[in-house]
Amino acid sequence: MSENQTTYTFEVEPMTCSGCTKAVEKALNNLGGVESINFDLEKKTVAVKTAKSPSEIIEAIKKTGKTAKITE
Ligand SMILES: [Cu+2]
Repeated sequence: MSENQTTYTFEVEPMTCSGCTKAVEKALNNLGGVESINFDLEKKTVAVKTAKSPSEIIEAIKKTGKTAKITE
């Protein structure tokens, strides 16, 4: 664990089923540097604890064909 890690929450679209979460999870694991990933299918969000920047996470999610934007 690193003290440089921050948890960011992203709205992801589409985010409707376990196939969606698996695709995003795989993309983030391929990116690396991700400590934890927590999905909320009702809110269509994913909380990512990482040392990466939010834009790096958004780019990785976009590679799955989804859109992502950071929430407060
Ligand atoms: Cu899906």
